[in-house]
Amino acid sequence: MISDATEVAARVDMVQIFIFGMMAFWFIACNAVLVYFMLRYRRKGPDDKVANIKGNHTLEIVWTVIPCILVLIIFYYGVVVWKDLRVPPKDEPVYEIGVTGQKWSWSFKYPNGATTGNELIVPQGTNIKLNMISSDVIHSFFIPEFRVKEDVIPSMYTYLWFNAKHAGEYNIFCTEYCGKDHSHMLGKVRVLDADNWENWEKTGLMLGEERLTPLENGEKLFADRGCKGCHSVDGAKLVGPTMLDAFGRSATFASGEAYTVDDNYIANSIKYPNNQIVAGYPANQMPSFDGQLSDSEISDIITYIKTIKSE
Ligand code: HEC
Ligand SMILES: [Cu+2]
Repeated sequence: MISDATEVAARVDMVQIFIFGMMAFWFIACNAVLVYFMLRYRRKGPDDKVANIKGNHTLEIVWTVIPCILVLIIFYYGVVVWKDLRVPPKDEPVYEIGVTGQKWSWSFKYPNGATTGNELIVPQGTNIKLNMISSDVIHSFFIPEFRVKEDVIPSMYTYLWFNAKHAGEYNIFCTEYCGKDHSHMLGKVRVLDADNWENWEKTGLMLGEERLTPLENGEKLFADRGCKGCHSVDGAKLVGPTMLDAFGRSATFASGEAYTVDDNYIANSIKYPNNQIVAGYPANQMPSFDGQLSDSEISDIITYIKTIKSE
């Protein structure tokens, strides 16, 4: 019942259990006394005298002061743990990661320049601070097992911190309704032990993991960065044009100008999607991936798009 994922999560659960336990105790105690009095002091018949109570100062003071003290204890305990939850321990190093929320995926940027999509990779037993911003609408970043959640807002930075005790995988949810594919805006936190982390920081690979080919990497990025939510690979029209037979396709922009899909056009569409709008599709729908995907990652995506062909 008490989360073991981080120290703070356990403390949050303790507050919860304390409040619940106290409420359960008073609920049962009050109702037990109520039932007892109902039976014990029941009026037995028309001749039974009705007690005529005018008031009792001692009793009134007692039932005001005791609940007051209990509520103040809840308040104090809550504030102390809330502070632990919000403020990373001072005088200890903090590893800061940039988080961008956008329809409908998360991107992470690490101090060494690496980026990942929908998978937050962190070292075990380290204070991690996430500096978060949205590039479109309001999202909310939630890691249930760490008991941390914070809104991710356009044009304003918000933050979260945690220190994961164990290596493993944990869910990330978006918990602010952000449009059509909100329910698919899922991610994972991967907490790595020291060896794996060192290797990942240097090479971008897990221990024992093979380097992907450009095509495999492109396909993975296309899924992980949320392209798939807006661009089908089977010809279906989603929010954006399908990628089936996209490479080499001739079409027109909303401006009426004709164009052909080539490498440069795809790269530009990924970095600056609103420079040219495809006729029949909405402007300002596709988020910019400028700074979130490296040039080599964009090349891999292009390699993959070239292979999406009907027979
Ligand atoms: C929120 C939805 C959304 C996401 C996510 C998205 N796109 Fe788009 N994309 C669009 C829309 C809408 C258009 C058409 C309007 C325009 O030109 O901006 C478009 C246009 C494009 C085009 C031009 C297509 C053509 O036929 O001319 C390419 C290429 C493209 N996107 C690639 C990508 C890639 C690669 C990703 C992931 C890194 C991605 N998009 C993520 C919505 C999205
Ligand atoms: Cu969202």
